[in-house]
Amino acid sequence: MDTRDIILIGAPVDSGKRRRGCLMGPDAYRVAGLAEALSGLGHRVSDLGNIAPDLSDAPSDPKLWALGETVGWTTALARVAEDAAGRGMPIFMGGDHALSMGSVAGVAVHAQRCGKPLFLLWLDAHSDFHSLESTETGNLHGVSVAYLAGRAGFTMFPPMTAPIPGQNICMIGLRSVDPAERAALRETEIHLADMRHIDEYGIRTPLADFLARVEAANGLLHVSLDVDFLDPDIAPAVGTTSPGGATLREAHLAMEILCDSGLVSSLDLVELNPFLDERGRTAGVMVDLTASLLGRRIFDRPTRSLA
Ligand code: 6HN
Ligand code: MN
Ligand code: MN
Ligand code: MN
Repeated sequence: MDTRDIILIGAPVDSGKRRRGCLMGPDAYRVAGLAEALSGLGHRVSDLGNIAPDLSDAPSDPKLWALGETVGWTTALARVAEDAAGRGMPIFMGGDHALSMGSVAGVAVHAQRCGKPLFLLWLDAHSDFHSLESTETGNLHGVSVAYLAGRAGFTMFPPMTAPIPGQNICMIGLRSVDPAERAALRETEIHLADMRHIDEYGIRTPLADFLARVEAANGLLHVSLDVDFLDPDIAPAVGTTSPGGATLREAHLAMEILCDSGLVSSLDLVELNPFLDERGRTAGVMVDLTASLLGRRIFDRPTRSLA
């Protein structure tokens, strides 16, 4: 694969839910050697350090946990994302999944400037499709896709200037979707591949279908990788574990297929809670997956047929 300019952005967002710890994510990725793994593959890697939320306008709402802080992160991250997307491939080291409201909003503005449609691949056990009214927990990491798709009611957030059409969004790995999310998703054209779909067809099929659409539209592709996409047996360091997730090989295959497509233009690594990790193994798995997405291979061409 081509050498890329990779821009690491630390986004220690911890406001998207009550359980704390994701703020340590960016440093865990640094300690686990993310930059070194990517530069070792020949990429030019820079690390912007950690950014901070813009708290100049911090609304609050008794039903929504830490709304002001999350709005502040959305504003700050959108700004940084738009700029970084113009200079290379941003990788957002989270931070919980509320960070994607900022990262993807900023990338979407960049895409609009380039005159290209933005596509969003959401790799997650959850659909994160609650509205501010339907959320049962008040945890804003559960509303990110709704905001990005332009669902109504996000008036306290920065306006989503370039909402992503449902046909341009694909969710893979689903196994924990709340009733209100399921009802709302039914009204959209979002592509949904739950774990049963992966069991029956493998992970290649839904991914290849979606990538063909991105390619045909000459689009940009943002990948948002939630740690809980993975089975908790291989990735325990996440607050919202859900059994029955992607295996290590399914996840690597997805990354390898994404790499081969050459279409990925930005990436979020979200929901890592290093406080819950076992000797850094989840951070290590996430670094290895990112390396697969950016060209690491066992062999550089298909292995010879054994037939
Ligand atoms: N995530 N649906 C649950 C809620 O609280 O609304 C879980 C959200 C999980 C969020 O995956 O980033
Ligand atoms: Mn998520
Ligand atoms: Mn999740
Ligand atoms: Mn819920």
